[in-house]
Amino acid sequence: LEHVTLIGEDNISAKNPWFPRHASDLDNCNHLMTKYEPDLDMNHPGFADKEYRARRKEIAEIAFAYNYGDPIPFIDYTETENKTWGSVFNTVLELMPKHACAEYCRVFKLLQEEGIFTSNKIPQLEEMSNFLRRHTGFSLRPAAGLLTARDFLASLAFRIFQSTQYVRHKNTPYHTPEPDCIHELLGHMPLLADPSFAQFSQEIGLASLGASDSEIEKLSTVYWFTVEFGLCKESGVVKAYGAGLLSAYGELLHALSDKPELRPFEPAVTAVQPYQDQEYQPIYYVAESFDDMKDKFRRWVSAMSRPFEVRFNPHTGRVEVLDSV
Ligand code: NLE
Ligand code: FE2
Repeated sequence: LEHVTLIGEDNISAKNPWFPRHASDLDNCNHLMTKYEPDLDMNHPGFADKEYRARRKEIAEIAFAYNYGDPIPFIDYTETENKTWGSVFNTVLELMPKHACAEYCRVFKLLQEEGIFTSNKIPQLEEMSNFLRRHTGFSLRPAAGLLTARDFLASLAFRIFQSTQYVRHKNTPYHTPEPDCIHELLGHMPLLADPSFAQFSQEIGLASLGASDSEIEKLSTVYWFTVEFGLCKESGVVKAYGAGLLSAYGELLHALSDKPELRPFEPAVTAVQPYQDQEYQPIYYVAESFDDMKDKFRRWVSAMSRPFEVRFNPHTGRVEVLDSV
């Protein structure tokens, strides 16, 4: 770090564009993507369900009103919502020993021991956030729905995960194309409490700060095929670690059947693989291990074109920009 100078906040230019420098700046990074919404999409199972749509609105308001530092408001989930959670939870619990990676299973057990993971009630984001904080320093902030890739990835740089708080429609417990809190809690939380995986997640986030649109696209594709739908090897056996698999037992069984194509994770190749987000994936990428995945990712990211480097200062919680001379 001898050949670097720190650039000040006021020194924003094309070479040094605006992006959040502190977690509180994420209050400005909540841009929603509008697709597959119960109000807009006829294929959404909630489209014809007035009550469901009203509930979604009510919960979205919490995220809109949220500011950095607030505790995440408690949601009194209905019996129907808790039942939907329970059916996904029990199925994942049953499939887990055979199909989920060891890191996932380890934290899942901890969450059960602490009484956060039970089949009869949806965990609150606030208690989950506190759990993560104790294990990896990750925390949560409520999101009203699917965010733009740029905003979503930026949060990860601060070890903040933007999490939805509403529940999927009761008619589709086994799979939903959009994130919901069952997906966030059951899919993402266990691995965000794993130190190695938390580190990988933050590195994707840091790489996204100030990146070009096409680099964001590549990073979010890598995110898709790792954090969301990744498979990994464990003593020669393929296991799931992707959140989109661990929160959707329909797709979990599909991913580990002989139907899809499995390819080795290779960031440069994986990053340009087109994908769709409505149906089960036809292709999955398999990592040798989390460490191997991180090594490959780091090497690939260091070749990206950004004219400066960033680093997260854990003492101040700020991202510092280093101008490489
Ligand atoms: N398909 C996942 C599920 O049903 O839990 C959600 C994926 C969100 C990207
Ligand atoms: Fe997700």
